[in-house]
Amino acid sequence: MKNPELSPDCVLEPLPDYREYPQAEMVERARAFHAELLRRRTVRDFDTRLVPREVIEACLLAAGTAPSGANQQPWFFSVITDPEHKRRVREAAEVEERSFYESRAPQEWLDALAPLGTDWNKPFLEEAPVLIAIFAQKYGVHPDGQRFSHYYVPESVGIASGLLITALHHSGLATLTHTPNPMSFLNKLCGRPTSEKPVILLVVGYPKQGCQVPVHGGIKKPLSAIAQWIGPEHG
Ligand code: IYR
Repeated sequence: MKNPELSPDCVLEPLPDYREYPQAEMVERARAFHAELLRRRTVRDFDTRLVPREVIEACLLAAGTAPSGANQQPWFFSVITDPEHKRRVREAAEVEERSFYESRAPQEWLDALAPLGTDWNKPFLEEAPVLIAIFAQKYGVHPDGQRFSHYYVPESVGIASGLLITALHHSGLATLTHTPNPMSFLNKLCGRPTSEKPVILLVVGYPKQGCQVPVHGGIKKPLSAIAQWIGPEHG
């Protein structure tokens, strides 16, 4: 029954397609999903082979199912496959990264990155077949140009980005979450308005044959370090 105090703007429908699983199956599904995500590693060496556009489109639609503040879906994805655009992205990113690694980054930050072996050189920006620039829409813009507020934008875009990375991994593609700093050059390169802030440049493709990854990235904190239990086991 609808609460009579709800706004007339709130139209309800029966929860569609919910599935409850028997407990043993629930445990099995949760563990199998953890195992599948454990196989995900951030990759920095990509094969130049092209990936099917339908896969990327389905993964973007999966990302777009993310919960968001007031369901405003304040994200936009620019998919870059054109070699000339990729070259320009690499050029602009390397200018920023070079100054980051050679002068701007404090020693403490460089020390934290050392186990990952990153540097200012970003050949993967040209080698990988797909770059996805993820933009956060700081505010909405009506067709007449009038602005309206968006809520919980970083949280919403962060959740959608997580779903995108998960969907791509599930499809058999590797990703690198690249964060050139600053990355406002992406607005110009992708023709996006100033109402949008680029937050992640996701590099997507197949891992290069013989690809190696830093051991450091595969070490995940144990449950006891990332969670606590308040209350009985079966709450
Ligand atoms: N943006 C730089 C530096 C960098 C920063 C962090 I925190 C990382 O986890 C990895 C890299 C770069 O992309 O190289």
